[in-house]
Amino acid sequence: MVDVVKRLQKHMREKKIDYSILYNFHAQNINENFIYLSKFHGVGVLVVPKSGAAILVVPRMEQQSAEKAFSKVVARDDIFAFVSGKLRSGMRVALDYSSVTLKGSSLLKKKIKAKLSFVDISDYLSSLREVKSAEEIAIMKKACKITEEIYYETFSHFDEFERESDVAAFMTALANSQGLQLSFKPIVASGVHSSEAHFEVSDCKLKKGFCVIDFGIRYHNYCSDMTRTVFIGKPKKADLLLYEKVLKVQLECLDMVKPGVRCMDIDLHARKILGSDFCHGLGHGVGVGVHEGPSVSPKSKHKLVPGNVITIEPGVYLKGKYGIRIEDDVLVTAKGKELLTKMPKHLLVVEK
Ligand SMILES: [Mn+2]
Repeated sequence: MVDVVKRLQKHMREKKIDYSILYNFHAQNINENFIYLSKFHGVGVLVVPKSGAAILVVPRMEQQSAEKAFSKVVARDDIFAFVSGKLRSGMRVALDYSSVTLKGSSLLKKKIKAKLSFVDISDYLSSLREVKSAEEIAIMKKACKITEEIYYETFSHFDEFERESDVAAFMTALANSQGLQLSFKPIVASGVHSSEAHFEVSDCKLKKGFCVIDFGIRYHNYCSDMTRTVFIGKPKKADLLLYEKVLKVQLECLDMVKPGVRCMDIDLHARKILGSDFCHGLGHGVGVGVHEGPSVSPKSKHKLVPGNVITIEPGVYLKGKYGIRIEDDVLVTAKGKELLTKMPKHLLVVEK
């Protein structure tokens, strides 16, 4: 599999771009495209010439961790002096417009003396990220496996939890104990809370009824994103039927996943059955970003290709009552698909 930096350089030569410059100035405020290319999530600037080795320039304190992530690292107190030294007036320089802030761009203009012309590389990088390499796929499989292990462990302790926040804290602790961060703030939405698709978590006692748990981790910079819905108490026949309906749709949508299929057609299949109680897109790409391309929504004309990793997450949300969502991560393969999250989806009922 060709290295992503090499793919970018080929594109740069086609577009007559001399340098691509990506940077991450705040360790907390991560720039996904920078991480994608450098595999480094600290502070630094990645300087990619149209040919030859790319250089990751970092402050001295970041040198060791940068060297573990990237092959060619230069440590400098004044990063910009180094970058500026590479650039000559008249060069075409690509920046990731999706992450350039006004502050960052004025800093660049101040520090770099050469008169440059800038082009945006963000759309191209998004499209690169949509197709995962074998190496990325291996990492994502592991991320999904760890996520499932956390779910199994959590479900086996579920009757011990008193509050929504207990569930979230337990899952977070399991990730953190393995040195892993979460890919987003977990959702533990019980009872009426589950009727809000983007409820996060509260310190309320777990309410009876459906409880939607949406959780993911970040492993070697790659995210997982998985949702299971459990039932607390004794479900009524109507509850079971509604759950079965969502599950059937989810399985049918997963069945549709293969190369050449338009994302919108999978989404529309779910929408046709679930109707207006289904209030969000069916899914999204996942990778270095927990939400990236391709989008799996009613407007997405993207045709799936091998290497896409998407979520399939139909749901129903009955205002003031409850909600149900089931989400798996799935890889598009040459022949069809491979589920990355494989945990069973029959309704788990927790007696309380
Ligand atoms: Mn998701």
